[in-house]
Amino acid sequence: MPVLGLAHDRCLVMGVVNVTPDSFSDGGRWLDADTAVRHGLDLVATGADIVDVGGESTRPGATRIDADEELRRVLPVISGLVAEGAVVSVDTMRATVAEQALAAGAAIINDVSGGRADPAMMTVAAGTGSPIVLMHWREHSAEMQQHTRYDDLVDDIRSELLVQVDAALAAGVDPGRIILDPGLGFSKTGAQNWTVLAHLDAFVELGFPLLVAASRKRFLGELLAAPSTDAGSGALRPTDGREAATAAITMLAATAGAWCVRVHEAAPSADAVRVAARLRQEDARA
Ligand code: PMM
Repeated sequence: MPVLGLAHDRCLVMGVVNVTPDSFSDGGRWLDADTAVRHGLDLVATGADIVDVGGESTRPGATRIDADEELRRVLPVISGLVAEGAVVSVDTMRATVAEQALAAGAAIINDVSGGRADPAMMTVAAGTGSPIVLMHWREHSAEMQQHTRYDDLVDDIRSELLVQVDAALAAGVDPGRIILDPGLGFSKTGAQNWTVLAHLDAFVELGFPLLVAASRKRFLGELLAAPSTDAGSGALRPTDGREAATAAITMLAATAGAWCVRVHEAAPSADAVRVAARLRQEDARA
């Protein structure tokens, strides 16, 4: 079922605008609302179907900001982008922020906690009829990397996601408005992220649109690190050098049937989803 009436003949591209001082990739670059809006519009001009606006960093170890500060950061950016015709999602774990963002014109809630951080989130999604991204999540960023034990990684993530789906349904969220995300990097080690990526079909099989957000994450920096020397292990590849690998994962995700990829730079992924869609057409004919 199409979410938001957006095209479904290819994987969508969600461009990221983090209005934060401390996000790992673009922290501090779009803190001023006008700059953030301009950046969001650039993402649209270069191929983003959706612009994801977040005001709270979720990088490993990050501490939380309060709701007022989060609202102060995201609301003017959302209004500015919506006024220019962009489709906007709000990246928040707070029901009150989601509610006000939707009132300002946002069209999707992107909750990295999948409704676990603030149970009122499900009520907001149900009451407004907004599509909601439920990401696999175990703990807040300050502690999440102490929660990386799984019996069977893929099975455990799937069943934990389905618990989040059940909570959404119990609150009255329309199943056609639920999007799932395996949560790369959230309570997952680098190696576990690769296992998830190798099994995206197991998440697509759950029957909900799937969002995949690998863009520029640390596990790509580790993969592409400088060679180790006798003096120690090589330096991580810096975030802006992870773009080609991000586009490669976009290709992989789109081929596996993902609904959307969340990326910091739109153009390479916008091309990659078109390549994947064209190849899927051939597969369908064969
Ligand atoms: N990752 C980040 C932020 N928001 N949202 C979803 N749905 N999935 C993710 O994996 C995700 C997210 C952290 O990355 P960032 O600091 O680049 O925004």
